Amino acid sequence: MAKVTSETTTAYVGLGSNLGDRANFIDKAVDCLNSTEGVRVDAVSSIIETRPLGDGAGGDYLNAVARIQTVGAAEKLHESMIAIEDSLGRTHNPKWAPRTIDLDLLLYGKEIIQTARLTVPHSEMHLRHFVLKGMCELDGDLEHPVLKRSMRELAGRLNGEDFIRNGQRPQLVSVAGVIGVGKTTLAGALAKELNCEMLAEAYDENPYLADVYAGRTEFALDSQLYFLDSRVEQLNTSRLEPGKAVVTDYVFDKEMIYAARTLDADQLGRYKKRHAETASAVASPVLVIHLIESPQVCLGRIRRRNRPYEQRLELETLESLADDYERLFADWRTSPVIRLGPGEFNCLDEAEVKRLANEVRCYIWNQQRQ
Ligand code: A4P
Ligand code: MG
Repeated sequence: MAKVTSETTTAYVGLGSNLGDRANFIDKAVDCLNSTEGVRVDAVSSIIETRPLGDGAGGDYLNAVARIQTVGAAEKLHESMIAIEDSLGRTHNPKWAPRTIDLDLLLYGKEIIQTARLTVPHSEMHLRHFVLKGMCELDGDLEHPVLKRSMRELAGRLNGEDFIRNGQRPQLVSVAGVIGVGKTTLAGALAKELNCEMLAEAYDENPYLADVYAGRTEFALDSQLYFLDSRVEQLNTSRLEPGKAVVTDYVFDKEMIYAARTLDADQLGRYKKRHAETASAVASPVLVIHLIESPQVCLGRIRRRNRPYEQRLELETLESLADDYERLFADWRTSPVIRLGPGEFNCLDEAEVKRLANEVRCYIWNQQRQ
């Protein structure tokens, strides 16, 4: 172990190997780190096996995270890491080629570094379960210096998945939640802050909705198909621009929630058929924001905004809708989900919206940190 003298910084290094004797390369890299001048490894997470990200080449990875104490600048540590990669036979071309060892500097104290050679915190760490799992084992309460959220909270957003940012996809951010929770207000404020388009659901253009709310079930299928068609058109991948941010005040998948609640078995069968024919053209979100308020608060807002057909809505309906949303996101693997719990967020507070927009930028393509 190398001697660590003056004041130390706690840093975290991600280790990955998908070539050769993978476990041995991880062990060797930890040993090399520990014998680097000015570096002491003080904890290593367990090693997990993971599929290569995206359609990355090669076999499965072994991944782990090491916590180190180090003196000197982050750049110096990064140089030592590259030297260790070289000594263990790492080749650098092409990008994401199978590698004996890959060392990523995840965090360096609380520092935020953005140079040509180094981005710290690592720009993708919050999108990778295999990184956050290791971070949580070592220090789950540690705050990400840019996102200002704990590792545990960031891990919870991924639901065990690894994500990559992909500029070929529309950067669709969908705000989800029950009626009256404030989706449209939040989506509008976010779009303004991100300087992008907001697509709002055209609830008042649905000619069947008032009848359905009034209990005329014979219009339920028409109403659901109307919504389905309008959303398929609005979110069509051929309409949305690759790489460009856009915010919606609904998540497409809620269609199935509402259909299951309002249609009888025969109607639902016909609805599902149309859904299956059309839904593949819909862009899936790169990020969902699940906004949650108590059903009482939502009902109060519904009463105040006084849309005539909504006034029959009852508390129990909002409660069971909230449960449906919880179930939807408990199994969600499409994108990270930022969950804003009751009382945690005020979309009329500009500072809170700015803070959330900064978080959103970390999850979408080509948006600079601010
Ligand atoms: N660079 C900038 N910031 C950093 C940083 N914080 N740490 C620069 C390390 N390097 C940083 O790195 C490419 C460039 O990033 C360098 O010029 C460096 O100065 P690299 O290690 O030479 O190349 P790379 O690893 O192929 O690219 P990159 O972008 O670092 O990719 P990642 O993030 O390392 O991802 N799938 C699974 N399951 N597990 C993995 O560990 N890893 C990768 C590579 C792909 N798929 C994976 C895994
Ligand atoms: Mg790397």
